[in-house]
Amino acid sequence: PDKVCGIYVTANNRNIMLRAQMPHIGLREDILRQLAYVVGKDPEHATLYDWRIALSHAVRERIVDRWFASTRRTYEEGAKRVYYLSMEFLIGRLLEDAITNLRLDEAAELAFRELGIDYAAVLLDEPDAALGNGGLGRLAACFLESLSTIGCPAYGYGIRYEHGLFRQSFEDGRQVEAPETWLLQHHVWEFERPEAMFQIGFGGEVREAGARAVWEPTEAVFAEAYDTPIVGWQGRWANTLRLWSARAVDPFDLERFNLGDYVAAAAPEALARTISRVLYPDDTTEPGKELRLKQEFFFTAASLRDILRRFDSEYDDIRKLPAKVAIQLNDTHPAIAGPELVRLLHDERGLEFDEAVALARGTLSYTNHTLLPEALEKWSEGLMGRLLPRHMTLIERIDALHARENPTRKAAARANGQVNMGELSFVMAHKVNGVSALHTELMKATVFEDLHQLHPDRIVNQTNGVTPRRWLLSCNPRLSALVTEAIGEDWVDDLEQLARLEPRLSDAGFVEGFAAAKRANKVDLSNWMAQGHDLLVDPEAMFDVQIKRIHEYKRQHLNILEAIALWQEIRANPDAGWAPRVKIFGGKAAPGYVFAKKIIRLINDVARVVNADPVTSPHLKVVFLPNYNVSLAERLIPAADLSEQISTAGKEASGTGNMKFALNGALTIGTLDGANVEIRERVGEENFFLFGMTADEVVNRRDIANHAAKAIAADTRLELALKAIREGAFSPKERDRYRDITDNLAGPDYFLVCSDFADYWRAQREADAAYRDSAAWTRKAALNTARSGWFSSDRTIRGYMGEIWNAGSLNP
Ligand code: CRA
Repeated sequence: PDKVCGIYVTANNRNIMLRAQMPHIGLREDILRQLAYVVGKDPEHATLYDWRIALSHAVRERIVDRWFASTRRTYEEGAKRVYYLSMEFLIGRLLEDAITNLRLDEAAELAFRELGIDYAAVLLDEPDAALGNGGLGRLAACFLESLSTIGCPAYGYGIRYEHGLFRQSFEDGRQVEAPETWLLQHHVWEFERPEAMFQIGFGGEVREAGARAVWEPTEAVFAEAYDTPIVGWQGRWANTLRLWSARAVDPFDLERFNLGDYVAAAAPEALARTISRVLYPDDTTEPGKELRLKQEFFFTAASLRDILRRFDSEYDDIRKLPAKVAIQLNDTHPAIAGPELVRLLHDERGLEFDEAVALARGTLSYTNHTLLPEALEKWSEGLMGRLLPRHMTLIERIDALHARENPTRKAAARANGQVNMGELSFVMAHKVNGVSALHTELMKATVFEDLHQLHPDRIVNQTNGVTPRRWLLSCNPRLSALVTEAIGEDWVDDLEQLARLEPRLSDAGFVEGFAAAKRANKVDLSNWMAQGHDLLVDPEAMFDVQIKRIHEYKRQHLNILEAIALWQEIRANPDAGWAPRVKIFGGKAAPGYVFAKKIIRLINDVARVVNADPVTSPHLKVVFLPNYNVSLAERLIPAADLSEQISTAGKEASGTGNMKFALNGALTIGTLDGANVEIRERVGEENFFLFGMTADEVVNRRDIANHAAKAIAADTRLELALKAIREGAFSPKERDRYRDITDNLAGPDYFLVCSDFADYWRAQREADAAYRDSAAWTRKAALNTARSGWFSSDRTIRGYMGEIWNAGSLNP
C-alpha cells in the first residue's frame, strides 16, 4: 500500500484520501474530466463559462468528503448545533472563497496556465449570489464562513431567491433597476434535496381541541431544500447553508388544462413560486406586504420543522432541545419562530404551554440590527390574523404569560392593533444582542428600555466582525503576502496576530512594501476604471471611498456637499497646493426610496460637471461606480486610502465595511457611531479622522429651532454649495431638480447634515494635510491594519458561542 501524509491507504480509497489530504493533487486532470463528463465539452470548444463550471465541480469534489466528515463527527460527538436563521445571505462569489480556503490557489493558477486559459477571467465569470441587501446579509455570510473555520457545527437557513438584489445601472445619472438573474445559469454549489420537503400552510381556521388547538390552513406550499456546503479555512470543517425554495403542492390543474384554460391551470404553481421569487430590495423599511410576511413564515416554519426532525433522529426527549439546539434569529425577520416553535411543542407535541414557552426561550436568541423606527417590524393584527390565525392567539398567550411572570410589565408584543416583532423576539429569547458597544447601550436606553429593566441580563453585546479570509487574504493578495512574509500565516485564522506587525513599522523595507502594495492596488483599480468605465484617475491621488446602501442616515449627501464645496474652493484658488483626490461612491437605493435615488442622481450630476472642469480636474474627481456588490467591494477596499463612515451618530448600528477598510489599511473619516467608536479606540485616535456630534449631541441639536438654517448661516462654504445646487449648477436644464434635497437640508434636516458640515470639512482638510506627508500616512495606514485584528468575525462568533449559544468547536 502507498503512504499518504503518513497514512497507509489501499488502492480503493486512495483517490479519496489523496484528495482529502492534498487537494491540489490531480486538479488539472479533474478539471479536464469534469469538462468532458459533466459539462460535456472538449478543451478546444470550451467557453470561459464551461471552464468555470468544470473548475467549480473539481473544487466541489474536494469539499464533499470533508462535509460528510463534519456531519459524521457532529453526530458521533452528540454536539450542540447552531442554526442561523436569516432572510439574507449575501455570499457573493463562492469559487474563489472555496479555492482560498482549500489552499488551491497556486494549483488552480498553474493548471490554467498549463491549459492556456486566463485563470483570473474564469474566476470573474461567476455571478455574485446577491441574496441580501447590505450589512445584515453580508454579516450572515461572514458568520457562516467563521463557523466553519472554527469548526462549530452549524446550519444557515434562508430563502433561495430566484432573483437576488436588483442590478443597478445609470441612465442620465438616474438609478435604473433590472432584475438580477443569477439562477439562469447552473448554480454549481448547491445540492437539491427533494427528500427534505415540508408543507407550509397559511390562513384557514383554528379548531379548539381542549387546551390545544388544531390549525387547518386553507393555503399551502411546499418548501424544498437546497444545500450549499460552506468550507472553512484549510478545509478543516464544512457546514451547510440550506435555502428553501417554494413550490406548489398541486403544481398543475389538469382539469382546467383540459378545459383549455392554460393560464388558470398553471396558476397554483405561479402563486406558490412567488414566495421565493424575489428578495425585498430594502434593508431598512418594512414593505408592509403580505408576501413579505409569507416569506418570513415560509422559511422560518420550514427551518424549524427540519431542525426538529434532525433533533428527533438523535434524541427522544424534547426537553433536551435547549441543550442540543441553538437558534439565532437574525433580526426580527424570523421572529415568528417564537410562536411557531411554541405551536409545534404545545399543539403538536402536547407539552404544557408554559413549558413549551420555556423550552422555546431556552433555544432561541435574537440579534437586533437597527434602531431606526421605520425598520422595526410591526404587522397589523388583521394581516397576521388572516395569514397565521393560530399564531395570533399564541402571541396573546405569550404576552399574558410574560405579564404574569412580570407584573410590572407595561407594554406587550400585541398592542394597538399591531404585533411588534421586536418585543416578541425579546420576550421569546434567552439572549438579545446588539452589534456594537454603542448600539447595545442605545438598545437598552431606547427601544428595549422597559424590557431591559425587567430582564437586565438578557441584552448582551457582540460587536460585528468580518472574515479575514475573504476580506484580506483573498481580496488583497499583495498585502496578505507582505503580512505573511513578516509574521507567518497564523494571522489568517488568528487575526489578532496582526499586532505583531507593529514592531515591523520601524523597518523601512516593510513600510515600503506596505506602501507599494497599496499603490499597486490603486493602479489596478485605476486601470479597471479606465477600461471598464472610461474614467481616468490618477493613482497618486487619495482614493476616498464611500460604499454602502444609499440612505439619508448614511449621509452620502454630506460627502457630495463637501465635494461641491471643495470644487468651488479649488476653482477660486487653483494653486493652493491641493492634495489630489478621487471621491468614489458605490451603492444602491431601494427602488421606492425617492430621496435616496435623488442623492444618486445628484452625485452623478456633480461628477459630470466637476470631472469636466479643466481647472479642478487635476485635483478632484468624483466617480459613482454602478451596481455595487460584494465583488466590487473586494476590488475597491484594497485600493482605498480613506474610508467614509459618516452616518448621523446613533443611527448606524455597527457597520462592517468600516472594519474591512481599516483592515486593508485605509484611514477612517467618521463620526462616533456604531463600530467606528471601537475602531477608533483600537487603531488610535491619531490614526482616525473624527468629526461631528455624538449620539447625545444629535438628540439635543434636534431640539434647537432652525438648527439647519443656523448652521448654513454660520458657514459660507456650505451656503455656497447649497446655492450652486439650487441654482442649477449641476442640472442646468432643470434648475429645481434637487429642490427636495436643498429644501430638506435647509429645513428639517433630520439627519443633521448641515450641523455636521463644518466639522466634516475641517476633518477632510486634516486628512489632506496628513496625505501630503506620505511616509506618515503609510505609517497610519499600516497601524490601521496592525490594530484591526479584533474585528475578525471569528472573534464575534466565539462571543456568540460562549455568551449566547453555549456551543463548542469540534475542530481537530
Ligand atoms: N443595514 C445596520 O444598519 C449593521 C448591519 C449588520 C444593519 C448596520 O449598521 O452593520 O445591519 N441593519 O449588523 C439592518 O439591516 C435590519 O437592520 C444593516 O445592514
